[in-house]
Amino acid sequence: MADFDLVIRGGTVGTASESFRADVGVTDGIITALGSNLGSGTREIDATGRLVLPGGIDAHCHLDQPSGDGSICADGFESGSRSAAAGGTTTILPFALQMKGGSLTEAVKDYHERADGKAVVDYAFHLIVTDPTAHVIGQELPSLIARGYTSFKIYMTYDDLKLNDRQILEVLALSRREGAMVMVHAENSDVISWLTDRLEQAGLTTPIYHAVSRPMPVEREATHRAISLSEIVDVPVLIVHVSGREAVQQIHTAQGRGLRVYAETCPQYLYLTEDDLAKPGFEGAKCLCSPPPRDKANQEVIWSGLRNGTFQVFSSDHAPFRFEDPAGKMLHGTDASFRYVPNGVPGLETRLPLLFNGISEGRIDLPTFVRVTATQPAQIYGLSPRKGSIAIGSDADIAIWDPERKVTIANADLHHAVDYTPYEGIEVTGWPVTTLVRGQVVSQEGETLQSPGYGTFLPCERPNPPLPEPSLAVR
Ligand code: DUC
Ligand code: ZN
Ligand code: ZN
Repeated sequence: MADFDLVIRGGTVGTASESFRADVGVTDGIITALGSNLGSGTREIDATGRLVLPGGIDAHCHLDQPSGDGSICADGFESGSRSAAAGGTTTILPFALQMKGGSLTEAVKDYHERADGKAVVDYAFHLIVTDPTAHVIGQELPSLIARGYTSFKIYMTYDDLKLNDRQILEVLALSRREGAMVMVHAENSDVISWLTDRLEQAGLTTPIYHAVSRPMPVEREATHRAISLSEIVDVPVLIVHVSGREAVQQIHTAQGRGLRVYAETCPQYLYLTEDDLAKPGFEGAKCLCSPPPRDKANQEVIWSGLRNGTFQVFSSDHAPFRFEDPAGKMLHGTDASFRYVPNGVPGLETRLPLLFNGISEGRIDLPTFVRVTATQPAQIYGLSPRKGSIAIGSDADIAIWDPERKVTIANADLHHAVDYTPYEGIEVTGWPVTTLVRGQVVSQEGETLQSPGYGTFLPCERPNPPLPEPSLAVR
């Protein structure tokens, strides 16, 4: 009788703080031993020359998310999770969206129906709160948080999603009382709409003008305001998809003042620039996302923020709209104003290789990679210690990497249902060859080996201690 169900033998294990040669022993889907010359496994994987890393947690992706404008997400839980697994990701956190005027509890029920029996990796849900009525704040959210939906995204822009400052304060105060985590999409809505109107009046409507309608002060101001509101309530906040220097400075300054401000960035802010939106014809729509990609100097600022710990989370913000599709980027045709082009780029499968390439190029080290792609997202969203680490007692969610493999990214090789990748033709060094979820191989050299439904729903813990209302005493 073997000592373990599985032994991954001879690899270099990478954690958030160090790397070391060790075998990994797995029993019942859990890591039960780490060490040299472990006993036998019923199955064995030879990881000689490979890196054995925690499977990635993609803490920001959009799958099968309903929208009000008629656009359709190309990926649901099946193709999305397959693509995630092929790219070394073992847990995904997409969003259950409350429609304005609708029930959040119903949104969660509907989203479970969309996910049930489909995923090949494990998943948790963030909520998107668009209508924080007294009932939502007083009843629905406390009950949902108790059931494991402990993080929610709020928007400062998009007419059908945005909250005003008072509503943001209500959500932040609820988050403090319940120990939840609020993620903020920080862009100034009125500035965007004013600039958009002026650009359209001047006939400037091609995709590049999306970037012109959202210059960096749009993000800087909203980031500053989101941080200020969270400071007033005295509650942690996380700024999602940070694109460049000005927002980074706001976050870095706040962190230096001791505020619990967390930040996320994404591959599009490391590899794309606004020149990509200026490509001829409608081609730029492939890279149209919000906030928009900036320039090379800003890419360097984002790399530096990953190195110095300003960012805790690296996510894809996978927003899967097909290009040649009247339900995708071409919703209103190729001559339509940028205003009507669905926002977002795909990235579930390419997220980790693009960041890993930063190790190969000497921009970041391996512990930083592990921290921002797995360990810290798990901690911040209440999935630790079960997820995000190679440690005894954690789920055996593991990506085995060939650190030397050179791959030229090509959409034809990816597993999502989108008809393009904005990273076509980029060569990266380092690729995940085997992805395991709870000790079972889900993806091997791009082949999916588990059936839809293998992935299970993960209720999240409260990431923060619940606290009483902030003091009203004279300061
Ligand atoms: N921006 C978002 O806020 N969400 C989806 C994609 C995008 O570009
Ligand atoms: Zn957003
Ligand atoms: Zn998003």
